[in-house]
Amino acid sequence: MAAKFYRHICPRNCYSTCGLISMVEGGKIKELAGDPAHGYSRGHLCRFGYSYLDIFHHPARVLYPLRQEPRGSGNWRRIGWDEAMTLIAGKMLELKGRWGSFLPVFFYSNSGNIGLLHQAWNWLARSLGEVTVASGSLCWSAGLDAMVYGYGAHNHPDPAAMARAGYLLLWGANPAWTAVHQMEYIYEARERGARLVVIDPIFTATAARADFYVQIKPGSDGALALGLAHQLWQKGLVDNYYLENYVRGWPEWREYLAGLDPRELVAATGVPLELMARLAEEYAAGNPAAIWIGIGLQRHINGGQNIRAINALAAMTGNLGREGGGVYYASPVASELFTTSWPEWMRPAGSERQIPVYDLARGLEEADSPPVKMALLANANPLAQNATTQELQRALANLDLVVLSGQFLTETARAADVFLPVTTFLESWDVVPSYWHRWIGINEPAVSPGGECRSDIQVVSDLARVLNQISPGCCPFPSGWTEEEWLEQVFNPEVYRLLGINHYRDLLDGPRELKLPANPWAGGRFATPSGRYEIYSDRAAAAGLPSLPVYQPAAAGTEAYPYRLLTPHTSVGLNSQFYNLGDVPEPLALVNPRLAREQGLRSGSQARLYNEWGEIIIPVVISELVPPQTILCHQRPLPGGQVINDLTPPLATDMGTITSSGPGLAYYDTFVNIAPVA
Ligand SMILES: Nc1nc2c(c(=O)[nH]1)N[C@H]1C(S)=C(S)[C@@H](COP(=O)(O)OP(=O)(O)OC[C@H]3O[C@@H](n4cnc5c(=O)[nH]c(N)nc54)[C@H](O)[C@@H]3O)O[C@H]1N2
Ligand SMILES: Nc1nc2c(c(=O)[nH]1)N[C@H]1C(S)=C(S)[C@@H](COP(=O)(O)OP(=O)(O)OC[C@H]3O[C@@H](n4cnc5c(=O)[nH]c(N)nc54)[C@H](O)[C@@H]3O)O[C@H]1N2
Ligand SMILES: [Mo]
Repeated sequence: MAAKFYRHICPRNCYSTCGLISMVEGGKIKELAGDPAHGYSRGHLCRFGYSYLDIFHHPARVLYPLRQEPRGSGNWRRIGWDEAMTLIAGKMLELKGRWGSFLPVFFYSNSGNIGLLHQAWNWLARSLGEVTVASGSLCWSAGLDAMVYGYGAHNHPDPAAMARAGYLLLWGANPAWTAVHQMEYIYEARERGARLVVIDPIFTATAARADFYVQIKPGSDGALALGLAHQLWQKGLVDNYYLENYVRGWPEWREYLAGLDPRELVAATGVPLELMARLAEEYAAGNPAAIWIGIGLQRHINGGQNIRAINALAAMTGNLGREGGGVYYASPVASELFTTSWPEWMRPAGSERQIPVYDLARGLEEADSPPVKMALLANANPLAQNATTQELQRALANLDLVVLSGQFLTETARAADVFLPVTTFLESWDVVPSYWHRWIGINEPAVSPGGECRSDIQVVSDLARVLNQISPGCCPFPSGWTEEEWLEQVFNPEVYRLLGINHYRDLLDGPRELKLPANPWAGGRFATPSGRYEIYSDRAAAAGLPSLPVYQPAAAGTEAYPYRLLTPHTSVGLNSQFYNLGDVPEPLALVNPRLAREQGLRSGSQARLYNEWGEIIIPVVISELVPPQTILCHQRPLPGGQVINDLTPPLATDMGTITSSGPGLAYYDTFVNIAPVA
């Protein structure tokens, strides 16, 4: 039988959003490879991309709807879709009957799959109007807002242009682990002579590949940026023409810089003055100079403000609009090209009740008149990924019904009554815009769904059907559309024009690039109220923030919990996914030799990490890769079902309200104590 080939796009929450091709013979996927027609990922995959067939065929993958009785017992039994849907719809309508609206129903769909058709749960919530949802994002809120204050929009240059940077500062980003495809563009820049500098509290895999590494105290990046800005101003290394014509707030900023005491910035950052001077000089000379601000950098109570200060450096040196230069962060600009044309019922209704994502536990518990009684969880593993997981577990346990959809029985499945099995990208249609690059491809199903799996959009459509069956007219969500009809709905003429195609089916011939300017800020035009890059922002002031990116101190520990716990992303999993593949190294806590001496810790021995929210037991390794006073333990599953976010307090980032309707979570401002386990 002749082999058939199908195109896919990886839907994981990741920078690269790669193209894949599957080869199918006799109704079975025989091989999966990178799609060479994808202009960003260029035919290469990462370890997860190459392992998808193992996920697809994984023995633990759930293929039928399940019910757990009692909740938390692990006693799951197979049920039919009809039974599951009747149970869920029946409960939703019972709650509506009792409380007068769907407000007791909490909808939470996160980033387990970022394809547009996986927004299905959000669309259902929006179409119902009065429901409870989460505000803010676990991921990137503060940084997005910070970008908006400066540029007027959260846009950034084409990451492929990074290959043409003359000087490259990777500031709080670890692409050697979290964005492996971008490393190819970085290597290209280096081959052309670019100098690569990494600023991170941890000596990361990316730092190991750099020309120069700067170790910084966590949360003090704003202070370092101020130190560099002070040097640029003092040494006359600024681009006066650019500042006068394209930047708002230079006189105020200059005045603020003049009043700074560099010694205080040295103390705050741990970066010596000579090093600040050298960095400022190199940055000003790098033509063009690019800064990549990692998403990790903003998971702090002052993360947004720190990003505003870093952005000011690019404005001061005229790098913003230069080809290959400027500031890279991440941007929902590609997905927004789709969403702007969506009808009202696919967008937030304004009548929903919001509880903050950084403190779901309290939000669920304190919601009142009416209380929250039921949760529909999709694309999410909150009992591993959100803050105060112990509290959250208790809050979920108080609900009448908890429904989780996914592919595996995760940490969160313990708290669920019903599990709905969903397809993988190899079994359903989708389109997955990237938050990093501009390539768009269509995902087509290669095989029919395994077991009784359904895609999220099919599950939601069916739930709408059953809701209307029980209570005619209660749910405006369309229930009869196929996945392909949904694709018709999410695409629009502007997206087609920018892709140079007539229909989404044209993408079956290969992914296309959105024809957007390589650098959105070329020509010095910005989307701010003044039309200039705004170091001084009235909009920030109106939101109760400083109008300038002035110094905001980093979070500090207490006597009881003196050590900062950093929990960044790893190379061996993607958030909570892929740990079921085997061959995953043991989790470890890395501590600096000084801290180990202080606390009597030996490499290889077990230690107890604890604070007011929880405790975990984990082996420690003494390592110079981490600074004193800091413990490094990557976000990932721990032995015995322990969860690192048991230790994470519900701390908000400083920004997020404009772009994400609420702040993010300051994961990296977690403080703990540590002791050897006797
Ligand atoms: N300590 C600490 N915690 C963190 C972070 C950190 O740096 N440190 N980072 C945070 C960040 S940046 C993020 S983005 C969040 C991510 O938080 P989440 O989005 O909650 O976590 P994921 O592990 O990406 O995916 C959640 C679940 O989606 C399921 N899933 C996969 N595909 C599908 C699908 O097609 N349909 C459905 N219904 N489910 C599917 C998977 O089985 C998985 O269990 O974690 C945050 N948590
Ligand atoms: N392999 C893999 N790839 C992924 C993910 C994954 O889990 N695994 N997750 C995806 C997702 S959801 C996201 S959001 C991105 C995240 O991608 P990144 O932003 O690269 O990842 P993080 O690990 O959150 O943080 C990057 C670095 O910031 C550093 N950092 C922490 N605090 C500070 C600080 O105060 N100052 C400075 N200068 N540095 C600091 C950390 O030490 C870390 O090395 O990656 C995506 N790609
Ligand atoms: Mo993220």
